[in-house]
Amino acid sequence: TGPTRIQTEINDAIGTITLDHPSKRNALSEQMVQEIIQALHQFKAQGVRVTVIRAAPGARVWSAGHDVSELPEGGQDPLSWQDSLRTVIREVELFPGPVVALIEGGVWGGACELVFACDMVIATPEATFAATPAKLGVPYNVTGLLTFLNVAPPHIAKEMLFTGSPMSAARLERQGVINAVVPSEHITAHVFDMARTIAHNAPLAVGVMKEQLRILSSANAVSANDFERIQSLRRVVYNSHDYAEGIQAFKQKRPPHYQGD
Ligand code: KGJ
Repeated sequence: TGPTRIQTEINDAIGTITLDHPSKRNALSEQMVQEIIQALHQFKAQGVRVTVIRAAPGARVWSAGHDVSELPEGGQDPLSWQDSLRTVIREVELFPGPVVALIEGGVWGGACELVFACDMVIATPEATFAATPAKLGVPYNVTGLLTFLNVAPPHIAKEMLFTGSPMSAARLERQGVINAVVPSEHITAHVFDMARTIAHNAPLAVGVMKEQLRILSSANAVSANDFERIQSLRRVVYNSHDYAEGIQAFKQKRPPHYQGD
């Protein structure tokens, strides 16, 4: 049986992954993530030089982010090493060629990080990007925050993370966070032109630059002591009443009541 949450296609060494589970607004469930990872592995085996990740043309939601029904309700790190979001982001970062995000619609939470972890981002003028851990009470993890800091100026990263509000493609383009804003009728041609340019270049050189840039951009030294302090602070958050409240409120489709403990 083939994938059911995504569609894949390879043309001229360019692989396309189309997120296609509109009934759940392309939430990044374990199953969706496993299908994306399998597609990336298959692309690599078949010599794909550039991967494009998109939603179905005209989608109103690119992805609703982490599947909240799969987040633990408390007492457990929601974004541990094995978490599905963390796993798919590592696979995108380690894919041997550029991964380009083609964005139509709203990008939410973990999907916003996934998109920012892609090598280039092209969006339509209607696209919006929201970083939502503060809405749910989730203690975001260290590499996740680094994804934001590596693409956004600190004030923009902080505004996104502290407000959780959707930010427009136009504003993010002005800040250099995304590469271009292109109307929906031209975005596919724009992205595939860029992909073809890259695919005609020397793949080993491109892939090795990507790997070097990945290593350099995560070359922040954090001491063992500081890392353990961060983990203990995060543990306080995911053990809190507010974290359980945030997840339960989402599942019950009601606004959360946060008390700071
Ligand atoms: N997880 C699980 N199920 C979801 C999610 C999600 N993130 N988003 C939507 N769904 C489900 C809803 O529960 C509905 O299921 C269905 O998709 C359609 O959603 O009731 P069901 O039909 O069984 P809905 O809300 O009716 O669709 P729209 O009215 O079109 O609204 C689309 C929105 C994307 C605006 C809305 O669904 C929404 O606000 N979703 C949550 C977006 C969000 O806050 N995502 C961040 C999740 N958090 C993170 O990723 C992380 C890691 N974090 O730290 O915060």
